[in-house]
Amino acid sequence: MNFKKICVIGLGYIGLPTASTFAARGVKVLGVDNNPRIVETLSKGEIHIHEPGLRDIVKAALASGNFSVSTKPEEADAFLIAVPTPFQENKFGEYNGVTYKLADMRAVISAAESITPFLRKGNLVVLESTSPPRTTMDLVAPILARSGLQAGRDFHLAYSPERVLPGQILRELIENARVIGGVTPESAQAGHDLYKIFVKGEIVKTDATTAEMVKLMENTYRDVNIAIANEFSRLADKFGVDVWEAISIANLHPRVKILSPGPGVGGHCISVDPWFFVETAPELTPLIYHARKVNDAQPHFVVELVQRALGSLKNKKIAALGLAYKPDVDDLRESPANEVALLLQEEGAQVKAWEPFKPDANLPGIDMASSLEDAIKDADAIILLVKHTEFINFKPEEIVKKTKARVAIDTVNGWNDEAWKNAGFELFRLGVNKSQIGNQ
Ligand code: SAJ
Repeated sequence: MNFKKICVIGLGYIGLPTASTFAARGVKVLGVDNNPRIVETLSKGEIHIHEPGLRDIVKAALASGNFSVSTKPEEADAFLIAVPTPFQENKFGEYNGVTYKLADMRAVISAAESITPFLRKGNLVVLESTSPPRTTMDLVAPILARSGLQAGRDFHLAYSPERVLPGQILRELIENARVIGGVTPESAQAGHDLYKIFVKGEIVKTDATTAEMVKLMENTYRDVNIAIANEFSRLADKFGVDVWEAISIANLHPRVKILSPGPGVGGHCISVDPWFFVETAPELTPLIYHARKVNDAQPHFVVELVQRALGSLKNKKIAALGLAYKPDVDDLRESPANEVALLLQEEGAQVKAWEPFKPDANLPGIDMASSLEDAIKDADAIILLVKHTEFINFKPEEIVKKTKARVAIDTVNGWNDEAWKNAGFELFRLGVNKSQIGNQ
């Protein structure tokens, strides 16, 4: 198939990089977002999200005339849907006493509805949003059928998940392998032809439901593996073992690769996607469900560690370093660090948070510091919640001059015991219970 013009619905973390990458390859791209503020920001050449290199490629795409933005779709050769699929806020599912979260598919529904009037014979529609299994067949195809055209017969329909890592989106978009699941083999081939325009990684063709399941399997696999690492951190704490040492030794085994424990699992993917399996098959997913529960409970384990370090938290001043959901990104969605800060406050602590990637973040109930110095100056303890490179590079002998705190708490294995001890701090580390160590 030949693609002269494509329409990308949803200009967020995935839609915007995808749209501008296509435009950079000479395809005419109309980027569509139903939020007029986003469209206005982009038309001024500004961008509303932080991702290395994105500003430049968007600017170049707009300047080339290949990329334009609007709140409404137009006729095109292909339509890509890259809209969010978060949880429903107030509705939960229940199975055998187990409560689970439900996907909010409203954005996918309205994106498909917005395309329907512009759909023509021979077009290709691709859903990229992470979705519960069978969404392409059972939700999207029937909506598009309201055009009078049938998926697989009159137009091509496929599911192709994004698999890029925030912070490296532009590179991974091009280099990663891509899966295209068509509602027919011809639809998969049409999707292949489209992404071939910029994808250098392998493009694998399959059916739509397999592609949906592959996406959820990848993130669920990671979630379950992080859950076992987090559970190991609790066991190590109980048995007086340094979990980080134990993991590094276990990982010398050629078939073992234990991930890192931490304050929990955040972001809009790994902490969300496993629920799409639970929602659609609660009777088949006890492991996936419990892994989610383990990871969601990890912030409570961090609070216990802080209590061990400080005793009662009432009126204790705590400097929380990092609020992002993972290192070196500005994304605060579903962040376990945020959860830890709120839980510490529930215990009576006064938390001041410093997030260098988003210093002016406005999070309910969180007191943001204006600088590192402001956060740590009067603190009783400093807690490291995100492994940002600049935090890891701290020189404790410099930090000690800027703070009253003599207690440091490391939830991500970012700081060196000796260095912090030599500078005059007592260092507490997640997964290491000093009172138990040597007590074996
Ligand atoms: N985390 C740990 N321990 C680890 C690794 C991660 O606690 O050993 C935590 C992180 O701190 C973070 C969370 O898990 O809070 C998720 O971080 P991540 O780097 O594992 O993943 P994401 O959410 O940024 O991106 C994932 C990726 N999926 C996989 O690696 C299977 C990415 O390739 C997907 O494109 C993305 O989800 C997505 O959009 O679905």
